[in-house]
Amino acid sequence: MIESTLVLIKPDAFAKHYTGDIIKRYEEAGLQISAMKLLQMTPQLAAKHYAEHVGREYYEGLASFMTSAPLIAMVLRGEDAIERVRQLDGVTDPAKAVPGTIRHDFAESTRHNAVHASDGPESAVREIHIFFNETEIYI
Ligand code: FUP
Repeated sequence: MIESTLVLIKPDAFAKHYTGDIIKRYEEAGLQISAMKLLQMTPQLAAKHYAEHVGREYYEGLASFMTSAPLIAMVLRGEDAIERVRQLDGVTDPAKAVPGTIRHDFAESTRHNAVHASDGPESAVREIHIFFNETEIYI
């Protein structure tokens, strides 16, 4: 099924100039960029995006990292995009990520883990509309 998913290139990876290398992985896998922008998250945006994590012991650290510097937000589209992007990204903790995945190759810790990707169809729709309005998405 053709799907769209939200990807963030987080402040750590953006600051280290990994953006081009990361986008190349997605494009080489056949995924299409349907929307993209550079922005710095506000605390309000972080709380909306990470609503299910608000209140957890790691949330303050997560929010302070995600709001600390600019990041890239994009919508990727393609066959089974949601699952395929998560496979390309690797698991949350880069120390456990398979070699060749984005997190293994570009991330340094569970917090500074280079990328975010939606984890299912409902979160994809919800997250895409936090960052983009309909006129900013090209399919
Ligand atoms: P993922 O789906 O791989 O992005 O991971 P989760 O939804 O489980 O977690 C969201 C973000 O919270 C992660 F990117 C990093 C952060 N996190 C921590 O900092 N510590 C934790 O113990 C769990 C998650």
